[in-house]
Amino acid sequence: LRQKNTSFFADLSIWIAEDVGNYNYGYDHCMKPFRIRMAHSIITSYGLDKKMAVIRPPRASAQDMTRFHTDDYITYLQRVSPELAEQMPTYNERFLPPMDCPPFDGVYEFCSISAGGSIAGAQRINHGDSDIVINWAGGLHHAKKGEASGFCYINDIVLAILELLRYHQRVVYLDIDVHHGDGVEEAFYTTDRVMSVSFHQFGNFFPGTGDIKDVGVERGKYYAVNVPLREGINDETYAFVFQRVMRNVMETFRPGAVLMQCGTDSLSGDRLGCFNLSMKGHAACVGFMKSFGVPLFCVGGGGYTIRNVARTWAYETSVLLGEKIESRLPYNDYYDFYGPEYLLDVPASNMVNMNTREQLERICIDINEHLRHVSH
Ligand code: V1P
Ligand code: CA
Ligand code: ZN
Repeated sequence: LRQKNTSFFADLSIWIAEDVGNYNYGYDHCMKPFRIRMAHSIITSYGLDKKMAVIRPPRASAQDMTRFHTDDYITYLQRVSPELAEQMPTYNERFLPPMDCPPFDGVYEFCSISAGGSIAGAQRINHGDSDIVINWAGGLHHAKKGEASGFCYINDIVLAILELLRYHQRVVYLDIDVHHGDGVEEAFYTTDRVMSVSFHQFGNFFPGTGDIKDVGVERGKYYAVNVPLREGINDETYAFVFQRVMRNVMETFRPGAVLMQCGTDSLSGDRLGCFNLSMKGHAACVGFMKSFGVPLFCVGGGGYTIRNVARTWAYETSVLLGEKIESRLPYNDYYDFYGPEYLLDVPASNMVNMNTREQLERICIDINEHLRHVSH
C-alpha cells in the first residue's frame, strides 16, 4: 500500500445534529454532549462547513439498533426515564451501571442521533458518496449487546461496521480513545473480517481489558490488536508505535474501509485520561490514516476537558479536509471557553512519560509477531 501525502479525496461529509448538544448526563457527570456543539461552532467559524457536505443525521430506529443489541435492552431504553428508573431500581440494574450510565432525560433520542449518524455515515461510504465521513456524536465504544457501559448505551460503532461489512470484505476498526475499545472488540472477536486495533492506557484503568495477549479467538485469532500503554505518553513516542503498528495492519490486512474512533481523552490535561498528547500529536494519527487513501470514517468518543475536545475535533476536521487554518480562533458561540489565549491549540505538559523506548519496541515486536499469522 502506497501512502499519499496530498489531498486525494473527492468528498468529505459530516453529520451534524443541532440538538445533540442539548442532552445532559447530569450536572456531576463528566460526559458532556455539549462539547460536540462547541466543536461544530468552531468548525463553522472557520468556514469549514462550506467545504464539505453537512448533513442532518436520520434517527436510528429500534430495528436498526437490534442488529446488534438485544430486543429487551432496546425496549427498556425506549421506556426508561429518570422517574421510571427511581420506581424500578432492580429492573434498572440489569441494563445500566450506576453512576456511569444514568437514565437521563432523552437518553433514547440521544442514542438514536449518535447511532443514526454512524449508520448513515457507513451507508454514505458504501455507496461511494463520500470518501471521508465524520460523526463527532458517535464513538461510544463500550456499549454491550445487552447492557450499557462506561457512558455508552448504544454501540454506534458496531452498527456502522455491520453496515460497512455489507459492502466491504474487510474493515479495520482503530481506536485512539485513552480507554480500551472493549465493546467493539468483543462484538468482532471471533471474525477475521474486522481487525480491531485499540491504543489505550492499561493497568488499574477502566475498563481493565485490552492486554497485548488478547488477540481474538477462533477465526478471529490474531484479528484483535491491543496496544497497552502507561501514563504520560507524548507525541513522539505515540507516533513511533502508532505508525509502526498501523502501517503493518494496513499492509497485512488491506481493508476496504477504516472506522477510526477519535476519542480525545488521550489528550494532555484530560479530566480522566493520563496521556500527554498535544492536539497536533492526536491529529497526526488522523492525518496518517487519511494518507492510506482508503475510505475513512471518523467518529468521536471520550474527551472530558471540553474546550480541548472541541479544539481537537475542529482541527481534525480541517486535517481531513486538507485545509490549513489559522491558530487564532475566530469568534464563535462559545468563545469565552477558549481564553486567555483564544488559540486553536492543546499543548503537551511536562509530565513524566512512564513508557520506555524498550517497552514500546517490545510492543511493536510482539504485534508484528501476531500479524505474521494473518493470511495475506
Ligand atoms: O471506573 C468506572 C467504573 C465505576 N467502577 C465501578 C468502575 N467508570 C469509569 C468510566 C469511564 C468511561 C470512559 C468512556 C470513554 O471511553 C468513551 C466515551 O471515554 C469512570 C471514571 C474514571 N475515572 O474512570 N466513571 C467516572 N469516572 C465518572 C465520573 C463522574 C461521574 C460519573 C462517572
Ligand atoms: Ca483506545
Ligand atoms: Zn475514553
